[in-house]
Amino acid sequence: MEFFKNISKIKYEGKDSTNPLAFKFYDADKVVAGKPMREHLRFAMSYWHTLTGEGSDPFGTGTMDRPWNELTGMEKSKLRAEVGFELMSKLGIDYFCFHDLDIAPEGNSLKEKQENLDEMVAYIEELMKKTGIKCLWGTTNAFTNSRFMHGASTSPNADVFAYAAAQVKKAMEITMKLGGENYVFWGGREGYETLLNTNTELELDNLGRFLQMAVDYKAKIGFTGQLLIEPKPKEPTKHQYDFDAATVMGFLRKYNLQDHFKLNIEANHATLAMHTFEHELNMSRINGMLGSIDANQGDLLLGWDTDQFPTNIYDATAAMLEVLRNGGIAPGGLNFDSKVRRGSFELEDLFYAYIAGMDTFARGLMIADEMIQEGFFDNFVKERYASYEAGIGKKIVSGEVGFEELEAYALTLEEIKNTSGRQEMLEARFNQYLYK
Ligand code: XLS
Ligand code: NI
Ligand code: NI
Repeated sequence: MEFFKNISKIKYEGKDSTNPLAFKFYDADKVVAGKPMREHLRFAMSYWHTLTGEGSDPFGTGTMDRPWNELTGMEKSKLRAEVGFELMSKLGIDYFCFHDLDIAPEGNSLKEKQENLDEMVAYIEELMKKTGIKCLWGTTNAFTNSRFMHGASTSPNADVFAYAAAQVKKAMEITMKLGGENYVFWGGREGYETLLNTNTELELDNLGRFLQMAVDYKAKIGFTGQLLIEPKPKEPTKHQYDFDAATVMGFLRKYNLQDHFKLNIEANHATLAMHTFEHELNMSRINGMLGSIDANQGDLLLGWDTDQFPTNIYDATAAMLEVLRNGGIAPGGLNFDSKVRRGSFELEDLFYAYIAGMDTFARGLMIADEMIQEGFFDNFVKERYASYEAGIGKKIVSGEVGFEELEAYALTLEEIKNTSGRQEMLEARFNQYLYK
């Protein structure tokens, strides 16, 4: 059955096209920086925002007009899957990402949940075979059900810890079954509200134990996907433990987990942590920890995760500079952890949203590639640090000198000359690339 009857496969028509149902920049097979755009970008659909989100907010119930609205149970899950795969096929999206709870109903017991999952996994496998669409990553939802009110692996209740472990075990198994290339841990409710009722030391140790168990189980079943942690500073808890990239890397090192995980950086989480998206990508990259991206956009006037489709080309360019400098993002990709606005309730709005997001990152990729090719910024930065390539700077970098040698050297200095950082000149140059 076809659901988007009036929409055929979205084609690339170029930047002057006025057809809202065409790509202006995303030309999947066009080669940029040595490989096709689709291989650089590895776009993925977020199952939750696209298929299970209903558009509710704290002031009102769902608004989304969806063909499964009247259905329940497995029937609903199957229809969602059908629609999702048609959407991805027509958009030319090669991957999807999912939580266990997105694809199958929870049921009345853990056992029933697992059975529902098995049935849906078989169903989705068929759709994957038919369309050639692959799984970028899977994860578990250990935050919606009220049993997780105090967290999952950081809950004060050991039974909840055990239940969460059972969920992750199963989610990892089905991700492997679906050929998932990564498995994500997003903190959910792993955090706290007040120190008056919280043993942060035990909670963090337990989080470390939980992740070690995941590493062990991964080895046991022979899952070869990359494990990822997705930082977020707040929401739903006031203090989320996985605050930002730097915090997560420190945590991983403390629990000796650094070789088993990389980071899944989300644009909107970066800005909630008062960082830019590119800052978080950069911190991950220079530590060899850049794993994947949740490509969305926040509203800087609002203090919560709005998960909007990305339309800001400036930010996308800055992000793609990091991705290119990382030598690519695979086996990760760009998952649109983004949802259409509550008022964009019609099915076809999903197409406009994904086209906008995909074009934004395609354009960002092209501009970033041009910047790297031309080398203007790279040369500027190289020049700025030239003092470390010879003389005393070279000795500092190679570890040949300590405080005593440096003091002796400093005493010989008559004058210290600095050069301008030229920020405004560089920002103007950045704009020139965008205007081309
Ligand atoms: C929520 C997170 C979530 C993860 C997957 O803020 O972004 O959507 O990406 O659990
Ligand atoms: Ni996310
Ligand atoms: Ni988010």
